[in-house]
Amino acid sequence: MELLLILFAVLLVGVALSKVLKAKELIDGLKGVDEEPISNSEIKTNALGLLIFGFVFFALLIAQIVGWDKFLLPSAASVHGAEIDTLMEVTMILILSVFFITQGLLFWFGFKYYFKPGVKGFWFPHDNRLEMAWTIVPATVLILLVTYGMSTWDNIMNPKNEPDLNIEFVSEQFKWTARYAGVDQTLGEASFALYGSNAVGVATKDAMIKRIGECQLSIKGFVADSVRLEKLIEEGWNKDDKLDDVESSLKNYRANIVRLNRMLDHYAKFPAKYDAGKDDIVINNNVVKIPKGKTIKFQFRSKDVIHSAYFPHFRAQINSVPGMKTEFTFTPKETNAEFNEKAIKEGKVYLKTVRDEDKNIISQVETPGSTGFILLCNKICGASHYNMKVYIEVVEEKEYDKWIASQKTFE
Ligand SMILES: [Cu+2]
Repeated sequence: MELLLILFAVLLVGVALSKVLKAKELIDGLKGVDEEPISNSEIKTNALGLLIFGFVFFALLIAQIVGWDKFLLPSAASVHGAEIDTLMEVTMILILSVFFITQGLLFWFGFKYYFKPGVKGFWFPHDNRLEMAWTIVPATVLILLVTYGMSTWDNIMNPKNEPDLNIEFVSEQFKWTARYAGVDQTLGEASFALYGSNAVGVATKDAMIKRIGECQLSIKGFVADSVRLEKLIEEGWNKDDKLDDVESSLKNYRANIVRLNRMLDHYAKFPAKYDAGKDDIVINNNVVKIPKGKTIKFQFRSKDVIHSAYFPHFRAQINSVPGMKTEFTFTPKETNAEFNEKAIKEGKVYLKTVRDEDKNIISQVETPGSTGFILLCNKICGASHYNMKVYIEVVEEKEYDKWIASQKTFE
């Protein structure tokens, strides 16, 4: 609020100044005073000012790049992440060199070629060789860069080896629910028709039968509601909208039962696909563990809108889209403790929030190391989007085995 007021005040001062200058111009006009032509020394001062501005601008930019590097992410914590880091470095070196050369020349030429009396500008309308050069060189560089980027993407998205582990994350406003594939390492079928008490809609036979029961119970309730509402409407109450809602819910629940029965028919033909879900482990918690050094295939589904699964430390990101499955495979190569140590070695810091007893933020302290691994939503998906986080603990295989064995399977 304070900042807004200050900005507003600055704006008003600017408007006032421009009005004063305008008034002076008008008065000069009335007095018959001619506007003074710009003198040579003014032109020189302006040119020098531009050069100084250029220097200060570059100095600040370099100071920011060097000074704030400590806030950037530490080097990747996944095997493929190193490739992304290299791609990023190559791209940044290329674009920054072009930026410094072209912008440096822009400021320098502005100074070197300022107007001097008696010196004529060189008329240089067109040169085919020059046109060719500045078309072909950037095009070639871009083609090489894009090809390099696409081949890196291809390597990452098409891993040659089968994954050791299959994990699913289901997104919804505003949380992630994880499902581990269990002993068989196969994620069982899942469907939105089973959402309810079944958080990610795992479609085992029992779950389908249970869901049909739940739907029938809901339908009973809605039928009773609609009878009651119709009676009220007959008595002259304005309940038409309510009745429409109830009828549309009835339609949905009936359609869901048809859907579930169709799935049961399908189950009779391909039971294995559905039975695979029996040993799946659903983890409704914002902390999950994964083992170090294992290749993990992550699958994503969404219950409502488009979310984006972003694992910044592992250099992985993919959208989580309603009605389809997306996936990303990576291999974590460091435990949380190892990653933190590496971050300290690389001179990275993070801002640690200090709060008082009432949880008010007092300050943020620069602390060496890293916050640790997270999965977060990287698509603005609604009011509590910022809350969609899962803390990921990368642990040694033994610890992971112990942890996963202590979790309940779906059945
Ligand atoms: Cu979001």
